[in-house]
Amino acid sequence: MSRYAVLLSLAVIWIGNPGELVRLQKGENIISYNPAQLCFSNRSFAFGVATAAYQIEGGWNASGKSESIWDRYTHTHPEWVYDHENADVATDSYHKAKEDVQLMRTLGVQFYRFSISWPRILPEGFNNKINEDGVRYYNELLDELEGNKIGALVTMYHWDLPQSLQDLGGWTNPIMADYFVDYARVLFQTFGDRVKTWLTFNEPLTFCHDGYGGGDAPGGRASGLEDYMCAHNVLRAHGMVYRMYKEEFDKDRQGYVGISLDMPWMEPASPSAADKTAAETARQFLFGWFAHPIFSTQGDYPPIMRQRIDAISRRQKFARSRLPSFTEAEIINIRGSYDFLGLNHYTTNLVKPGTGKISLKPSYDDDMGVKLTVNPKWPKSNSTWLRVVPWGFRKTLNWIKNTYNNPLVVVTENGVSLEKGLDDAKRVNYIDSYLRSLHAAIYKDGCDVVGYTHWSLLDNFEWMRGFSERFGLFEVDYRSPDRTRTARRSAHYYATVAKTGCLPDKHDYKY
Ligand code: GBE
Repeated sequence: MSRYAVLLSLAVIWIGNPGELVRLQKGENIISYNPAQLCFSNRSFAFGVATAAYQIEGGWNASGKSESIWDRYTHTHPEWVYDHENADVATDSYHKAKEDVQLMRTLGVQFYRFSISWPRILPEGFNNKINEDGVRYYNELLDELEGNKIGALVTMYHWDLPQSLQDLGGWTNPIMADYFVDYARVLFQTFGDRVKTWLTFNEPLTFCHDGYGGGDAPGGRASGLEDYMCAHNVLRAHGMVYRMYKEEFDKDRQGYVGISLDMPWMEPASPSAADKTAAETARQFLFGWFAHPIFSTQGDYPPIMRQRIDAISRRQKFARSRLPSFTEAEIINIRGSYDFLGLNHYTTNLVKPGTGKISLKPSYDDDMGVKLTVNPKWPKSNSTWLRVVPWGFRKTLNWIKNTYNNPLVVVTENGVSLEKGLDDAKRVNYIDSYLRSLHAAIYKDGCDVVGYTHWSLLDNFEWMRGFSERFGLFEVDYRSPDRTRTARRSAHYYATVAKTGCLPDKHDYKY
């Protein structure tokens, strides 16, 4: 048995109600590492499961809820979704919150990451009208969680913008930051007594790049322009909400605000200098775009983005850079606006330089200038973008540690899509191998990770892929009016991990 002593600074983070639920502490004074039995130390590490409002709730127009951009999108263009489905009912969690909490009880998880639907709480988008039924729904969910001693990690925005705000330009309109602050204040006022751990946004890379720069809702399809505007306003909004929370709600420093950013590991396609540089450029464009303004000591966009986008904009004869500029005050406001980093990690890509060809039509891909591939030997999932590459998880966490001075990290998503079926040995192996990689990152490398959230509790509406991709520990029968949930093999495996804090002997779970 070998032992590693890791010294880290002290700060405390809670998921759930202080005093009752799991207490997460930044750093352990001494961490012992025993390769024979991989445990996540002393129960100060928490295991959870995640979902998002649009993907599970249904009740799309129930009791005062208004239309979101995903309602509009799936209703007007069903053909743009792979199986022409929508989430009008989804897993019907609007009616089945209690049942969902019971599933979590059987898993023995310490917290639930869910998101709040903005148009369910504020049907006009603005805070001049609060929908009481929306408040009731989340109050009941929170009560149910509390009664079962499950903490809440709440995402304010998991992509379902009120359509009324999209009609004003959505995230490309700078005023949206102010309206988001109004919305966040309502959430803090209404739920802040019970929710102490918040995420402002889920994956701005995805909803800005794919939603405003591409064909996901709202379908901006203006890459290299709208995606940069969206990101700019989202970063401003995040900084403003963080400061507002600290000033107005968190006098006793009991609450924590972070953001969930997604990062596939970017591995150089070869050891060549060119490939290494391309991989780092990709990391900065994909992750640094949002992380550098918030988590770096300098703040602002990553220098490589500024240089490349300014230069390419000039070549395309734009009067100004397509990458907007922050004011000095905004840079300061956004820099350091976090208590922890939420990391969504699933997979890895290989990176080499792109062709260098720049078309006249702006695009984020040209601006980044790299080519992403995969190793065909990496095991496939049921999603084209997701290959199983557990070592990429450890590399991602180490890169974050080294680039941003070892921030406190909660893994807010990790998981895999597979075919329908209860005997999901591949998912068991995915979770087990990724958790081993995570364990090494924490206990061998000293990465400051205090929680792991599996995506997802149950099968749900997988955005552009409809119901065709299944990420759940529980299988959902979409043909039954009850949307019956059934535990998969992976649910039993994950329950063992969540209840003991240790990875069971691998042989128990090899099929
Ligand atoms: C997360 O994103 C989301 O937060 C969550 O809502 C979702 O359910 C979960 O992933 C599972 O997908 O043409 O197929 O290559 C790929 C993970 C689009 C990061 C998929 C967008 C992965 C970013 C398009 N990607 N996503 S394509």
